[in-house]
Amino acid sequence: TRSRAKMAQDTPSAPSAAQLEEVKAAVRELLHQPDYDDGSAGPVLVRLAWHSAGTYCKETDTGGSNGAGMRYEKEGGDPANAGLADARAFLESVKRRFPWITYADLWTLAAVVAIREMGGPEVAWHGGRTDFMDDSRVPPRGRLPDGAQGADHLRHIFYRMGFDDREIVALSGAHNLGRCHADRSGFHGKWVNNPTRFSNQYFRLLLANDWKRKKLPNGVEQFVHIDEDSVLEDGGDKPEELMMLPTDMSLLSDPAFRPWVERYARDKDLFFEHFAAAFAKLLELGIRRDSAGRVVNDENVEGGYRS
Ligand code: ZEM
Repeated sequence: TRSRAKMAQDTPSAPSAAQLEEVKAAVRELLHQPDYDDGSAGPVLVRLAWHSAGTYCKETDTGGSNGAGMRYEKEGGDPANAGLADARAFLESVKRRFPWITYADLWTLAAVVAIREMGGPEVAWHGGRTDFMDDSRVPPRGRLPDGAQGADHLRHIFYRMGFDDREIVALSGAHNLGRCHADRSGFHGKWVNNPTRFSNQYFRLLLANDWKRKKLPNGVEQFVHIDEDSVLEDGGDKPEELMMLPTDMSLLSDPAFRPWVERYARDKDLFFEHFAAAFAKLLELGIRRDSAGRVVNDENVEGGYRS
């Protein structure tokens, strides 16, 4: 085993605030993607961070954003992660410019930058994740939620990470962003009209609209509402159909979830505050820090920062 002195010598020091600002600026610059989805890489970057962290299990202390396991087939090839190669590809140019940042830090930081740029809250973020991964650390598949299910499933998945009912509803508000792609998840469409603007619109539409079950040509069932007030981007006059997943609908029907949907629909500031806290907690799952905030890794793990 290597001596502590040797370890300290090999371990790079933490990036300065100015270095981190450079990375954040580089992420901001790549968010605008006129040819991608709704014109922004933001939503898929948020999903990348969520899926990198959302494998955490507090019982076994496995999974989580540390290690950036999605770079490898075993985790990256999980059907639940379909489409996230796009998000990782967007960030490759940033990684090339700033090789000192780990993928695990970059993926989580990029989501925080994207949320803020899209008009969302400032989410607390701390660096120091490593890219160390071995087979024993790759979380098993099946740890991410399945949109076709209901409230029991959401509790099973999110309680495993250490979240409560209020946090489940707050985190679900991320579905204000982005869309479903039939070739990724089987579901199709977006939750709100402006899916690159972070707001509490998702909760307001959940409550206000008349959602109807619809079976897609691929056999997948989701809920839809025709938004008569919207105009298609291509200039057509056909009203656009918005969607909800069965799990989204369970937030309405579950007696413990619903009061939070109602509060977040009324109070955007409260939603922002609770979302920011829950998302920050998500990004820290499985990361151990010392009293100075430095990441503490197992002995055999390479990397991390010194002070
Ligand atoms: Zn999502 N999510 N998610 N989610 N999600 C999708 C898309 C996005 C669930 C789910 O099944 C799906 C959280 C929670 C849950 C985002 C963020 C967060 C899609 C569509 C599905 C099917 C994927 C596709 O086809 O591209 C379920 C069941 C969840 C349980 C509550 C949490 C928590 C999130 C972050 C805090 C985002 C931003 C997207 C949009 C991605 C994109 O590419 O536009």
